[in-house]
Amino acid sequence: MDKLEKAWRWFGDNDAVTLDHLVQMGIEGVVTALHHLPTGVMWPKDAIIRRKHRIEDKGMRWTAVESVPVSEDIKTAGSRRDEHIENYRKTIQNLGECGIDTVCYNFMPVLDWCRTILDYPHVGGGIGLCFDYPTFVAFDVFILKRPGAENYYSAEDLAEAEKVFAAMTPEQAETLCYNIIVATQGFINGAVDSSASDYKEVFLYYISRYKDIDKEQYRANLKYFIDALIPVCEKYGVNLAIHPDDPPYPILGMPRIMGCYDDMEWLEKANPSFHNGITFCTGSLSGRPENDMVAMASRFADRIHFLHLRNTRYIGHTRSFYESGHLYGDLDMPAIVEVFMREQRRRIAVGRTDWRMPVRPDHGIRILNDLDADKYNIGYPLNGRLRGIAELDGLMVGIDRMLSRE
Ligand code: DNO
Repeated sequence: MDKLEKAWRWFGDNDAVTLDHLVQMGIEGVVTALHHLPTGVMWPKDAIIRRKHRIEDKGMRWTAVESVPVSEDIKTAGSRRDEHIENYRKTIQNLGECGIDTVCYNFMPVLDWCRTILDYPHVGGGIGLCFDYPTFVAFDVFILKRPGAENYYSAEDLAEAEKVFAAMTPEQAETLCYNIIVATQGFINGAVDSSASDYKEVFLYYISRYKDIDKEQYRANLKYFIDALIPVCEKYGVNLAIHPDDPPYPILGMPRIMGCYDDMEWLEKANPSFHNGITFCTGSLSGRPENDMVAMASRFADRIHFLHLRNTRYIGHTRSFYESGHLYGDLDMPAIVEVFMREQRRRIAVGRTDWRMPVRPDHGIRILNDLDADKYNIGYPLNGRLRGIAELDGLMVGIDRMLSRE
């Protein structure tokens, strides 16, 4: 039976979900990173090998690195850019020599993913993540008070945001700020971690470094990075997989680079090597309802090396949504999975070696005893993701049966 490889994001020894749990859940591929290493350094081979052996000792494989983080100096063409790129190149070489062939990264300025509500209620008592646009505007304009932020939004959005802000207590405003800047970022090597006590100032400083970088310049910075990496990727057999922006449009007055069809087309033209690939994250891309996910998946399938699947439901404002689990929601998940299962068959038929196409259930709704403790990283509960991978697995079995009858 041909199925996409069932993968799971594992945060290493600090993760309350263990490798043994993964085995029980039928996970085949582990997605992990050397999270203890700071951004910008080279990953030594011995540390990579140790991590790899631990995974293989349990009968699984290290199927993708998520992520080798990209430093702010690389993104902004700062003074240490070339030094950090050199370390990145060596890291790719080391990973390739250890047989790890897929590296996910993102090129989002300062913030990685962004959510405004971490306890959005679901039917029956589960809770999940939500991005509410007016709340985000309130954060930017009235709480963070980013210089010039008020000129960035329409009068309607500002009026909505003012209402949201007026209804917040000072504690709620502070929590919102902390969640956006620190709580959802620290565990994935974001720019601002919990050791920064003046985290708002640090955050504003990082944002200010983008004041002269427009989208064109930002694309040039990404191309500079990719062009330096691709020769190493080709030599050592490593596929790069850029993660889309989440949400997939500019925020906080900074450029965003990977949010729609045109951005992916630009990426392909910027460096046509198929090692210059994509992580197809349905949840991120769905933040723009106009994105035609099936069309994007079909058009770029050839260079999609890694899949993050999760569903979304739109609410109120055209930029607001909540994470609705994996199968059910406003995205046509069966159609999207079918595209990738056909692509997998195509790869096998043409003799490509990278036909596994690891898929991980991205985020999850907190259900059952996920709710009892805060031991899981935000967005990464055990039961909610287990439900997700089980649903996706069932979907894959069904699609495989359907395709094999054609
Ligand atoms: C959020 C994740 C992202 C993703 C990075 C990849 O939960 O999907 O943090 O790992 O953007 O570099």
